[in-house]
Amino acid sequence: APHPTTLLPYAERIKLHSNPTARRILEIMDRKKTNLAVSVDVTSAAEALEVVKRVGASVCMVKTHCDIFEDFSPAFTEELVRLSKELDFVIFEDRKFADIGNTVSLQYSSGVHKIASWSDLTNAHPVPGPGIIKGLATVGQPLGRGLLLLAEMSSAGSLAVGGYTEQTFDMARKAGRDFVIGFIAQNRVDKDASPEKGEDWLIMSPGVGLAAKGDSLGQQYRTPREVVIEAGADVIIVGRGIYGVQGGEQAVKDEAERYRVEGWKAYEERLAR
Ligand code: 5FU
Repeated sequence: APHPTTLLPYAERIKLHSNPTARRILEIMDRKKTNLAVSVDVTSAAEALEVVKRVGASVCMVKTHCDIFEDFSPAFTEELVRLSKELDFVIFEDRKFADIGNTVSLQYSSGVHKIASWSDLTNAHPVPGPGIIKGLATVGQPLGRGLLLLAEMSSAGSLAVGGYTEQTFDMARKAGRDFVIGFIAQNRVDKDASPEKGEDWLIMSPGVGLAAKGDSLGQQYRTPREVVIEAGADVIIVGRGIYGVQGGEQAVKDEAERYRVEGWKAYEERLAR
């Protein structure tokens, strides 16, 4: 039987969340009819902003890796935040924190990147234990930020499987949903969560592509239909499939719109089961 959460429209899930970022994501998804997140993994700030302008209207979220940019600066994040308001999307810095609570709180708030000051959403590996959530929450929760735990990965041979994945869900549950709002995962890892009891988690899946099956470094792709209907994920995350498409700026814009339509059709189909 399908997971009960996958039978609920995004709009009906807003009220099940207290975290402002979770609510905003679901509101945007409903308003813009999109479950698409674009990962902008390019090396210059100007190029990234160009991609964001092309895809912004089609997405609920823009995902970054801020340590990829050669010319990272506060001016870049200021412009990204401005675009996130103008074009109505959430910013997700895919930082994958993985250290003790004290260290991650400093990595999140400080350094060159000051991630918490501009990124609505970030993520963490559960491998250090629940202190990582506590550390990040001291910084992010007062700002209304959200956190995803990495319960599974899209890459071949990932060790985040089975008991690790189950314990990740247990860790999130114990932390509560004031700050942790969901998971990076390939499946509906929130197994027995019941929306009828008010429990709702956001599942976001990378490793999505319509053209390729994978790359030479272990990445594995599934189609939006496989991810949204079969696996029951809420958000599809696409990188090279969109920003890497041949044919220039208009092609990038068109490709984002193509993935938005695919993802939304799959969502409508899953609701109709
Ligand atoms: F947590 C994960 C994961 O399990 N797989 C991923 O691919 C994150 N990612 C990120 O999604 C990865 O770091 C890239 O930024 C993006 C996928 O990019 P692609 O170009 O669509 O393969």
